[in-house]
Amino acid sequence: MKFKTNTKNSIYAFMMASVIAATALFPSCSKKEGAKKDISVAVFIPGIIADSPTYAHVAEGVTQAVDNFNSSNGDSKSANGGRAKLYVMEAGTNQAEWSTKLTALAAEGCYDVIISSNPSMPALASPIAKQFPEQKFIFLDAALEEGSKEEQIYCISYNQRDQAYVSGYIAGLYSSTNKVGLIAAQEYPIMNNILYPYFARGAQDANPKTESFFSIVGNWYDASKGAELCQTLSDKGVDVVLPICGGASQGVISAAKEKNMHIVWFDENGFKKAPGTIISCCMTDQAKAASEVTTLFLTGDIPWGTTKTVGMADGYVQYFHDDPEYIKAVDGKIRAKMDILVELLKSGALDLGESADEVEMPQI
Ligand code: RBF
Repeated sequence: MKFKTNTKNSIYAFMMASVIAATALFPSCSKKEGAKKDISVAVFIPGIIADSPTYAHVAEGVTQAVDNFNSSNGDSKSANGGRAKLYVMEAGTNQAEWSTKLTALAAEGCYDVIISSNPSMPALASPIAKQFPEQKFIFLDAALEEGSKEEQIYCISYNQRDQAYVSGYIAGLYSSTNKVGLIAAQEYPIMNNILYPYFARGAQDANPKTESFFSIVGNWYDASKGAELCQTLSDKGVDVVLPICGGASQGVISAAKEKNMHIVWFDENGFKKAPGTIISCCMTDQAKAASEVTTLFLTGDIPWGTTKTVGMADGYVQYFHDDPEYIKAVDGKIRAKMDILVELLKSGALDLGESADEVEMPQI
């Protein structure tokens, strides 16, 4: 089976149009002596934007903040009276090249900040920051290690426990075979220590008979492999899957439709990708976080060297409880239970703690 990744999603089109507009306005980042100082922002996508909602939303949020800054604030808000320039680059799916590409970007010396997203970025950037002490970095969906002294880096970290547990819970409630699965692009600490354990725990808390399976694609783009893994899970009796595998999720969707399985979707409202097959959607509001942090950089003070953690309680992790496709796909009894769970998380009454083994979910 061969699949093509879909590069024509609307966020991508909107974002690229804005990026082209912004970069066309500011074709070079050279700074003229005596001119008003422009602020240059680079977005470094560690991968590709297509089929990676988390990346599309970062680029979208930063683009929006830069556009807003330039159009509504104009010269007045910037301390130096300059404007903001934006450059977005996709580093591609070969992770071995990311460090060289990030180094090259920092070495240009013309970006006041480099914004990126994924949990591997702080470690990747740490030696580069030392090499270029003037270079600042903002990483979303990432955290600095406790006690680290990375004064050039600021991170925003999502409470991924919320997103993973809620997705597992609905999967557990919905499964009629009592078997659910997570198809991951690759193993990484957040995947192994948070996303899968909390998904599995959520599924088990929803229905103690639920068994969870874990499969690995090996990259973030191979849709044929995604389909193959989904079919194998179906053969084992799994009827609800969570794909966290970028472009490979296109294959998961195709196979799930073919095998009459269902999908719980992550990182965005994706119901339209497969109405009836995708039964729930959770997301981290990267666009909002990226826009806010860019505006803060452009107009205020970033608390460098720190990590801000956000989650369901502050609206940065959302569960789409009122989407018509959700209401169509999931019966009222299950939706009522999900409403209670989401309320418990939002209010802070349910704290998912540090380890999936320690969650104390009340009977609902
Ligand atoms: N998420 C994507 O959607 N697309 C990617 O290409 C992608 N690449 C990643 C590469 C690495 C090394 C790591 C650690 C994470 C990557 N993520 C990617 C995962 C993303 O940061 C996040 O964990 C998931 O999207 C779940 O919210």
